[in-house]
Amino acid sequence: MKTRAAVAWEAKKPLTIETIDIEGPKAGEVLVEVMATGICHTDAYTLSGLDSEGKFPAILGHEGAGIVREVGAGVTDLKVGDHVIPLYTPECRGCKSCLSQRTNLCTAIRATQGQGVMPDGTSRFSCVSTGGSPGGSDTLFHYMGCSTFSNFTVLPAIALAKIREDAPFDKVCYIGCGVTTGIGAVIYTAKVWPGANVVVFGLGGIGLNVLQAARMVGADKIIGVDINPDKQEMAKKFGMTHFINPKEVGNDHVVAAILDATGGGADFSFDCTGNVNVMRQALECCHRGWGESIVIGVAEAGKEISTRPFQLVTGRVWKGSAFGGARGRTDVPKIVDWYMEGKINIDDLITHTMPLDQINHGFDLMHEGKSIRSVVIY
Ligand code: NAD
Ligand code: AHE
Ligand code: ZN
Repeated sequence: MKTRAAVAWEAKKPLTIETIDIEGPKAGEVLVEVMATGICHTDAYTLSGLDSEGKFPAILGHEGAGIVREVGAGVTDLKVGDHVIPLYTPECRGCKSCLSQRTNLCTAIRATQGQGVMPDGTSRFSCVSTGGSPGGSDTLFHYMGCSTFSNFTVLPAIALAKIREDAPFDKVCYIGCGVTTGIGAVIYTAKVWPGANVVVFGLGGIGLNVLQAARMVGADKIIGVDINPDKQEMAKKFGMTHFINPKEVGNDHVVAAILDATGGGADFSFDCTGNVNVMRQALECCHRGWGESIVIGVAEAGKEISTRPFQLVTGRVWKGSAFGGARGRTDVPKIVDWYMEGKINIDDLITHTMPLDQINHGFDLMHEGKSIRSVVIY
């Protein structure tokens, strides 16, 4: 069938809206009509050409919500009409990682996902309309196994969380990445305790969700760090108690300012910037003996983190978190419930909505620091 999609033909170029061909679902797969999709910084990162797994031409987007329109052979857990959120971190419940109960990083389809194809090694997307592909190929790659910048997409059934039908697509799409990543990093990865001092570096679409989860679990001081002072107001609304602007206090004084404000260091810090120098600050502002720093931000290919080993010898812990440590099919429906019950605020974080043909404007707003989340409504 035909569908409309925003195609990334090559790195650093705006997306173009195309009518593309999409093949139906094969065994174990599901055709989903995407109703809404957020634009995450990771989409911009891949479009920048700095993602080591970035493949072009591709259909980006990984923060969606939609409706099942067709199921392939053997799919029993989902039926036509079900409301779903695509999962870039699937949950097969049968691989070594899922069975371990120690990680959310299901390995069932990770290899092909990184190659931009479905588990059988082929793509369901093609486009012959414009010939815009630099290689002349008409195959379009999938992205993070989701490709939510297409009105219709195909995913393996293990990569879909079934959600309640009264949840609004244009809000809960954000649970497909940013909300779950930020909230999950606090509750599943770090397990922040009531009374903890928390520091959040980067007050964007992820960091603000870290803030609201830190408040939710009863953190004491919640310090936000951002080079954009315009982020302060929203951050206060989401639980920030103190703000540090590295451009004001001086980048070299950020760690000292945090040690001072917390009486010795953070119990937990979170990097939500993807900047490796910030990641170092986030570790080094942690309390000697027990402070934990969680890396959420995604850094460009080739970047490395460093610190004096003494920082770890003296008890600080460096951890990472993908999709907030959430097990998609199990935890995402619960997070949708929390939203519907008014326990978490998503509405105020969606600062802009737009139709698909204005998707590049959504990227511009992100780069200009003017949006928190832009959501494309199909
Ligand atoms: P965003 O653009 O909305 O927010 C980033 C924020 O960081 C902005 O407010 C910006 O002003 C601030 N910032 C930039 N440089 C800074 C610096 N040097 N010091 C302090 N603040 C700085 O992006 P987002 O959507 O919130 O994503 C944040 C990061 O998280 C990205 O790297 C993204 O790729 C990553 N991410 C990771 C996961 C995961 O599962 N690990 C999931 C989603 C996003
Ligand atoms: N291809 C990238 C991987 C970047 C990355 O770490 N992605 C996160 C999700 S970001 C969502 O906005 C993730 O889930 N990582 C675990 C995984 O298996 O990819 C790169 O840098 O190579
Ligand atoms: Zn994302």
